[in-house]
Amino acid sequence: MSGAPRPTGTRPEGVGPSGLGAHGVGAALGARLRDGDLSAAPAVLNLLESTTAQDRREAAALLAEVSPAALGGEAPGQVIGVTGPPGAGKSTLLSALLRAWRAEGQSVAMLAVDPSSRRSGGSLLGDRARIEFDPADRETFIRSTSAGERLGGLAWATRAAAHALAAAFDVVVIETVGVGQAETEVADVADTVAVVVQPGSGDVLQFYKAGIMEIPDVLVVTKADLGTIAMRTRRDVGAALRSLGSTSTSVVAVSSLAPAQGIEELIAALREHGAGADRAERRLRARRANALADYAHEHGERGLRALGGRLAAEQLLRSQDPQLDTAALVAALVAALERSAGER
Ligand SMILES: Nc1nc2c(ncn2[C@@H]2O[C@H](COP(=O)(O)OP(=O)(O)OP(=O)(O)O)[C@@H](O)[C@H]2O)c(=O)[nH]1
Ligand SMILES: [Mg+2]
Repeated sequence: MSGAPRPTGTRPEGVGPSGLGAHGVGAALGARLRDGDLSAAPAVLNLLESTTAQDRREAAALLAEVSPAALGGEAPGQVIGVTGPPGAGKSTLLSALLRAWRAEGQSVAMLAVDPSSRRSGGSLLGDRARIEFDPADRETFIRSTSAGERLGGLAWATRAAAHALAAAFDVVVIETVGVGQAETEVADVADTVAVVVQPGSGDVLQFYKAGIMEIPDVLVVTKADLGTIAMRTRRDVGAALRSLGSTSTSVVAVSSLAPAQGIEELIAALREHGAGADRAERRLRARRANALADYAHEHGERGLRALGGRLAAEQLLRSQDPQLDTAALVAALVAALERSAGER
């Protein structure tokens, strides 16, 4: 190392692919996930959510164990982001999807991002359904995680957990509330983004038309049991997407209440998108974007300037081994920062 004073920041020393926790609890948990041990999931989440310096080191060791380098390729599970306005029917839909996936024998982890820390009043939360699941089912893991404190970002723990769990679970779902920003956030983590709207929410289309929002991979119109209005919304959404030149988005109408409708079609659309060839490319882009965001969060504009600016930092990330995980990429940026401090 350069011997330069350690740059200020909250990331503890020693975090990296060969972090101090290499033989500790973090590495052991990572190895269990790598071996497909689903029962490791609760302890994995507990560790990733902890903010003590010691646990952060262990978390880095855990993540290194499930990095593409350690797995010999990308994690096999499909990470699906499900986002949409409050009350659109996301949680009820996820209950129905969970039943269908489990009937197929797929193991499923769901991370529901609890928006309460971002909302006041609570009135919007009045009509919320929880994701229904069988607590005795060992191949289902459900966890509420808190909303990110980083402005415009999912919590670090949620992103890290999604990546880690994809090493062991067939399907990993992240549920977030919102439209627009929420979708962009989840796109940095998920292989497949599904936006959920309820009948009559044509307003969502304005976001696409204005180019504010990226067009999702799958668009779901819920509450199809409401009949005509749901079918009309499905038709309008489909027409609007086509008029914007999108041919790749599947539009699916579902009812999540018994008797459920459209769930099989939705599962097929999600699976078809997940089987697309660009998953590795998308994950690599996401790791780099997340590394840059984490670095900028901890070291600020000054930290970016010390690397020669954002573009130079991006270049540096692109020059790294594509199999490194996010923490290792952050470590590479920090090492460059230390070198630059040493030169001054
Ligand atoms: N008729 C009908 N109602 C539904 C359907 N799906 C959900 N609902 C109802 O819509 C309301 C909101 O459903 P949730 O699943 O909690 O919606 P959500 O998008 O998860 O809401 P938040 O988590 O608060 O953002 C509840 O009262 C559900 O019972 C459906 O397919 N048909
Ligand atoms: Mg919900």
